[in-house]
Amino acid sequence: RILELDLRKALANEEFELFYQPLVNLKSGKIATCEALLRWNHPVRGTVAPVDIIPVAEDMGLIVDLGRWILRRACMECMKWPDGVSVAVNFSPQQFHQRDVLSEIRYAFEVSGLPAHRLEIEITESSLLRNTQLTHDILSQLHALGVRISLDDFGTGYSSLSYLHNFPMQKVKIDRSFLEGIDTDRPLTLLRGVARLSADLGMSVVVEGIETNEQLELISADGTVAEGQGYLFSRPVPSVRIRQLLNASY
Ligand code: G
Ligand code: G
Ligand code: NA
Ligand code: MN
Repeated sequence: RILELDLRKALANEEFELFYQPLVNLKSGKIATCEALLRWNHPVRGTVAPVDIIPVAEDMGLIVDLGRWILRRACMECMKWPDGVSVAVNFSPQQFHQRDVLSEIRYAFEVSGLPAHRLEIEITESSLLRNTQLTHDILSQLHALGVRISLDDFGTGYSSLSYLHNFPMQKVKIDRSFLEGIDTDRPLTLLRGVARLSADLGMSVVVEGIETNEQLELISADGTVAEGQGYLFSRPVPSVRIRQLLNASY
């Protein structure tokens, strides 16, 4: 595939870029975290989205190198933000289960100077499916280091509720599909239930995909949801723009 060859060159040619999307604290209205989202400025194809990059990079075994670049870049970028703001980095299962994942992360802190408590690692349920004991150990060690683990896209895929209490994770991001239609015809019951359950298990709850003020009001009503993310607040934006948003927020 042409894309594969291009992808190998892209890392060397610095064609990748990170965009950032805010997660907003619903009580204070301030940006609490910014999620790093990969973009590829392809010389011919233009902007390539992560759905077209990550699976190919995984097949090629390039995801570890690419993931290392993403993590370091995101940590360095976060150092330019106000102290209270964290950065969230998506880890694919292969990256999460690489042999030296902890050294990888410690090294990113070393080269960037970022304190561990300002990093959130977003994993999906697919990272929890294999080797339960080992996965548990990695999560515990990351937690001990001060890193927060965030379970992304919760409610899609296998969505075992038991994951929420079997694994040490601090945050859950409820998938945006739960939000579809709640300001028109769908009852809030399911979203509220999942949010309440997650909060009762001691996790900080994020709702993704907030696009309207009606949705924001509905999910803010009972105080269970700590943070929101979605186009209503901001689309993913380049690093220069996220700094402007942060300066306006702080
Ligand atoms: O930004 P966008 O909506 O196109 O992202 C689509 C998907 O790609 C999301 O599920 C997101 O988690 C994933 N993704 C974006 N950036 C990264 C990244 O840096 N690493 C990994 N592993 N996945 C990413
Ligand atoms: O899987 P993950 O949650 O990391 O995916 C993040 C993706 O979701 C980003 O690519 C981003 O573009 C997209 N996204 C973020 N906010 C919204 C939103 O409010 N509506 C929709 N439709 N997509 C969103
Ligand atoms: Na994510
Ligand atoms: Mn998500």
